[in-house]
Amino acid sequence: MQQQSYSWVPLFPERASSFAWEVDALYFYLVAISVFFTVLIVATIFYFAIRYREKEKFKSGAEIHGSLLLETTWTAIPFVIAMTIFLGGAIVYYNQYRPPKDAMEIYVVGKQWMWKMQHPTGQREINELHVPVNTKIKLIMTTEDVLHDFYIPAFRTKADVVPGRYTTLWFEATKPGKYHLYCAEYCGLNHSGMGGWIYVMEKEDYERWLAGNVSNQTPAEAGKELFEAKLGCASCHQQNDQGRGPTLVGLFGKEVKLANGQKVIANEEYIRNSILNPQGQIVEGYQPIMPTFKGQVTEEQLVALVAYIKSLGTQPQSNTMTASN
Ligand code: HEC
Ligand SMILES: [Cu+2]
Repeated sequence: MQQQSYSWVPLFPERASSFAWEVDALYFYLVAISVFFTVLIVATIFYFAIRYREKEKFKSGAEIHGSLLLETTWTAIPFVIAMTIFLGGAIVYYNQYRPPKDAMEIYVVGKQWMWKMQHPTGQREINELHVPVNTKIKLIMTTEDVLHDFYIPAFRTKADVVPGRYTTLWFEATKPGKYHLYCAEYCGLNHSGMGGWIYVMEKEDYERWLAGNVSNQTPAEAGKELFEAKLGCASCHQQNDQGRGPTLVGLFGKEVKLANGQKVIANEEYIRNSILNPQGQIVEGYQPIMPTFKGQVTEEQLVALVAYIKSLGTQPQSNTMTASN
């Protein structure tokens, strides 16, 4: 099952995700264009150097005046080539950086020098991530210290993991196997050792793996405990709007009206900011009495709180994300 999968040319890692071929196609297209023009230009230089070499001392060449045909051609051809490169890049980017809504969500917290992952069912892993094949996976990532970058060459995807915010990355692995995971952002002394393995498993094997690993609490359960007991959020945020703070039921994905008239979508980032910097975005109709929890919660606890608030219900995002499907 977990065979080592290396490709025989070390330059080209295995192609193991649904969009790996798109990235490769674009790359080979760029290489082909570069090779074509390099050869053309070098060959022309040599040809002209020989063909128009000096045969007679002090002879000057015939004057050439403008040619509309020539100028149009050498404008149009590069334009078309540049546009195909732009379009190819835009399509690949669009596919890679718009996670599908039905993806399985895994939380990732980077730290000097390790990757901590948590499955929606609660299982935790360090520097290893087991995922089912042919399944859309979305990673919601942040870091406890400095900038890192989550990079899986075989999936042809990577994304910066930035302190103070969430970034996402998604993929659908297409081949069971064991693939390298790297940190692709220089992050200090042991940066080169900050990596691990992604294990892509058949769905039944993944289920078996999940069952065989202790799942402490799911992120949402851990968040509930923090919310109700440890951090006392529930003393202000209740199931209805009777509390001193707004109810958080059904908040995720909803449009929130702020006291300054702005409207924002309650996504992961917004919830995170509401906890760390409540004064930054005050909900309309409420007093700015929520204390900041900055310094009191770790990134993993924040992730748990976000997961809990998400589990309180979501609103359709159709009004804001019409272009995404
Ligand atoms: C002292 C009461 C109080 C406590 C404790 C409190 N909050 Fe709040 N919270 C508020 C108030 C009031 C608002 C609305 C005003 C604002 O945006 O700051 C709010 C806003 C929010 C929002 C934005 C809600 C929306 O509708 O957009 C979130 C999310 C939130 N709080 C989460 C939490 C979490 C998580 C905790 C615990 C870690 C917590 N709060 C603790 C009073 C509180
Ligand atoms: Cu790193």
